[in-house]
Amino acid sequence: MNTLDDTIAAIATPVGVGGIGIVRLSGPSSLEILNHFFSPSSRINSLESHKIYHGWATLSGRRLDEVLVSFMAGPKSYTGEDSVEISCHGGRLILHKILALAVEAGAKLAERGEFTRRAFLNGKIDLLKAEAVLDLIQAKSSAGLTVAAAQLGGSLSSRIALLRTGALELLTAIEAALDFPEDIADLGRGEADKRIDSLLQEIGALLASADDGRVIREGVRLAIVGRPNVGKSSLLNCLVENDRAIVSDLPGTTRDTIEECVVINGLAFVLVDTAGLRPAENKAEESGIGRTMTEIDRADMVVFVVDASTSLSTEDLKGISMTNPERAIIVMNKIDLGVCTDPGVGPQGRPTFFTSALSGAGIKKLKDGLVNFVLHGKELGPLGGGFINLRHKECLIRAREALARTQGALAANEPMDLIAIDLRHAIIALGEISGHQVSEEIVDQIFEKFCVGK
Ligand SMILES: Nc1nc2c(ncn2[C@@H]2O[C@H](COP(=O)(O)OP(=O)(O)OP(=O)(O)O)[C@@H](O)[C@H]2O)c(=O)[nH]1
Ligand SMILES: [Mg+2]
Repeated sequence: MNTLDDTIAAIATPVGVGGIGIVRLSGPSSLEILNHFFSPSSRINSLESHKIYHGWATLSGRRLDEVLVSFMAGPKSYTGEDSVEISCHGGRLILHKILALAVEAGAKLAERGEFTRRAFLNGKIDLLKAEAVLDLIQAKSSAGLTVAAAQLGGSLSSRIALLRTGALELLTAIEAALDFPEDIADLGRGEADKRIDSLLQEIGALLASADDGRVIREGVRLAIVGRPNVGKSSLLNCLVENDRAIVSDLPGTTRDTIEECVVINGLAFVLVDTAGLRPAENKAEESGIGRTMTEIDRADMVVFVVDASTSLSTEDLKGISMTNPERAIIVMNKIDLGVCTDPGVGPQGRPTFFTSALSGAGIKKLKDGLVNFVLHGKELGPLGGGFINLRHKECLIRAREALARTQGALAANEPMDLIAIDLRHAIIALGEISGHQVSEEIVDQIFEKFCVGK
């Protein structure tokens, strides 16, 4: 494990051939290490911060590659430390040779996410922003990017900071009342209760966004379900614009679930094609149908496909009733063969779309409908409000519980010092989200997900 006294080095660009490649250094000896192997093309005494210099990376006086070098003196750098970036030609071998030169001159190889970890340890960013960096790199859709960029800009940090400050101010007031009991009237129990109410309200709003956040980051898991032969696999192929799933006129073609990722109107979806629902005739079918049932439960959203050209069967209706009305829509497929059901009202009052996976009719409308359904009609633009992830959710739930206990203690007229204990727990939980008070283990878990060089 490197310490902050070490100067770390890594290749920051993807390994492989590219236009340019970047080796980066961070730590107190960055400049000294660079001077071991960089010979600038014009005579200079020393490198000035935030300027770019042209020259050569050399090994025992021999030129290895023509490079551009920049030096960022701390704290005005990504990590908050003295940092150097060496842009060379993007060959695998040349990048490794330059990295080896840096190591030879005293640099330590950086661990996963160590540059960003240093930015966190040096107070350049909080944990929420560090996590946003990862989300930004891994974004699968423009919605994911929008959310990550807003979080990196501090949208979530400021909401969490406001919550924590609110709880801290309350604690200070309670502690003052403890020290100077005669001033207890300064903060009535009713006032404390009111302040906790508003904290709880904001926590509730953040928690309500947890599912949306996950869906936007990771993609909406959408299961395509229905009786055999209604065109589920054809519909998946239509949505991904690719012949991914096998289609045939034999019912029972799809035996196992198939997953395919697609971005629709800027939102990522994981489409899951499933085995048709029907009484199983053998073991293979039985397990296929079992998996379909699991998918219905697991998916964020279910598209229940029926054949529009025939009247709805009791099996269709039974299948539809198995799905959660808040998470399922109905697609009447094969409209090119005629529509047998009243197009005005969907079965059981569910949102209904009419398509032909064969001609492509209605697919655009279905795509818009899917996105609308997930975003509840909201636009992608204002998604910047901040969406929490699973780690934040767990901390917020703990904070909420501690605040509820605080309120309970207030109502029960417990002594102020007992009330303060619960409130402190809430503050600790909130501090974990931003990284004000966080264990090394959690920090390790977060940065483990990064790549080397970030
Ligand atoms: N006319 C017409 N035929 C369609 C349409 N969609 C699918 N089909 C045909 O219906 C048959 C079944 O399509 P699949 O996509 O394999 O149906 P499935 O629901 O996946 O069937 P299983 O996997 O067996 O449950 C194929 O012959 C398709 O070409 C449509 O919109 N119109
Ligand atoms: Mg199929």
